[in-house]
Amino acid sequence: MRTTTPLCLARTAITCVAALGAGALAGCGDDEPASKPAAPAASAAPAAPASFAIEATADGKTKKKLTFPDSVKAGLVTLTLKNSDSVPRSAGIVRLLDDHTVEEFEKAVDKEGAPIPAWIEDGGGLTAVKPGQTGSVTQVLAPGKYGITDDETESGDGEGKSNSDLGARGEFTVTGPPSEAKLPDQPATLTATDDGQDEYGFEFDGLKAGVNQVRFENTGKELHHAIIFPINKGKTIADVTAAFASDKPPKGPPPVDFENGLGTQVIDGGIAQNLELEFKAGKYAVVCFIQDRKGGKPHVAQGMIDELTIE
Ligand SMILES: [Cu+2]
Repeated sequence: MRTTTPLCLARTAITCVAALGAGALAGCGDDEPASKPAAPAASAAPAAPASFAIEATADGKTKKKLTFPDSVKAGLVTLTLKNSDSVPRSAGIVRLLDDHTVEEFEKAVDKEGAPIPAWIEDGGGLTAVKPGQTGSVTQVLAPGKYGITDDETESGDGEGKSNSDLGARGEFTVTGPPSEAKLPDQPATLTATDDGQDEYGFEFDGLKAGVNQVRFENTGKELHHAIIFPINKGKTIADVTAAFASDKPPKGPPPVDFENGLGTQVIDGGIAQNLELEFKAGKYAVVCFIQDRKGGKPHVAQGMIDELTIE
């Protein structure tokens, strides 16, 4: 979903956001024979994550690429994104059921507020990484076909062609069998919640100034991400809520600092990922711009916005 949110969110916000979808976690594994042969003998130490290295490159301003392996084994995987471009680059991932393609995915999520098809699942991956830097996230990947996309735009505001439109997208396979691996606990948590009806929110624990090792989890039924903006001096969370709820372009200075926003990719209910988030002390607004799977307003318009104070 390219977004037209009045406040023009930082790229991270909306773009990557868009997408994921839905529902049918149930489908997975139902018909699998329960037995799996060569499981490694039980061992006390958790297995080290497999690595999945992605590199973002560019050929001029109009040809963008993501390079990554064709496949990785199901289980705990650390995805790294090395940004060899001169602009911020991202790598969101999504599991595609029924052999749908990454192009179909992009098309499905391009329209703001549209329903999110049930063949779009799981999600995750990386939000924008600065030029010359490498970011990483760790998550448990289920077997299947995945799409990978870079939804950053040159302008940074979600308008215009994305890097994905310019070629930075592709597909890879996570090979079976399903893994029993668990995502390791982290010192800090950020949780997106919903009750499947009309209650949405965030919970945070242990986040502090500096670099945080964070477990981001979606315990709800809908798709969520967490986009985090510093609240500007003299503004309150009420100002931010009002601005995001309005359909009109804002008057005067924005209540949040879009330039210094940070956040996560979109993940499905029941999915989690470990990532690093770096904060300065201060007040932040934590927001979700994703809509329900049935379509409709972004969750922020239904109250999915919370104030986070970092000390
Ligand atoms: Cu949400």
